Amino acid sequence: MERTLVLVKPDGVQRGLCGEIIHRLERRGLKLVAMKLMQLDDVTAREHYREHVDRPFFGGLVSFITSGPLVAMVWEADGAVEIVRGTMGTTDPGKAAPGSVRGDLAVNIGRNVVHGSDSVESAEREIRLFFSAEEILTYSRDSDPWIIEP
Ligand code: DAT
Ligand code: MG
Repeated sequence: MERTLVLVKPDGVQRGLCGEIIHRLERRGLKLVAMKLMQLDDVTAREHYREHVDRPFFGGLVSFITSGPLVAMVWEADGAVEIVRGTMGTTDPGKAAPGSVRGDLAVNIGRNVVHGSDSVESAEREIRLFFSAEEILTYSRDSDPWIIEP
């Protein structure tokens, strides 16, 4: 089953939006298989955002993502990466569709509340960075036949 990494970034934690974001992903039907509250160190943050190392916003992004606790999660579904990207909305909240997390809960690109992996390859890399294999659980959900046609 496809997996993706979701972060409620430090702005989301400070604003009390963890429950709201988890609630939206649960209601969508994705399955939560790992979750923890943690504060990123500089090295992990730079590794997580390594594709952006040459961008002018990189320093600000790293200091923001390390500035306080975040909630890291792994969510599972067929097509989880695309489904979460859609539920999150586009990177710039000013352009994000109403109904998406960023379109409903944010106004600024540097405080866009949530992270979701952008491809299956990124998801695999990012999940390995945040979680050990033992922290990702396998379990059955009684609601599955009501969410996914068997
Ligand atoms: P996303 O988080 O939608 O995958 P991204 O990977 O392009 O977006 O960028 C990572 C984060 O960096 C993004 O969530 C917010 C920040 N960021 C991106 N572009 C930015 C910009 N032009 N100015 C300031 N911050 C930016
Ligand atoms: Mg990205």
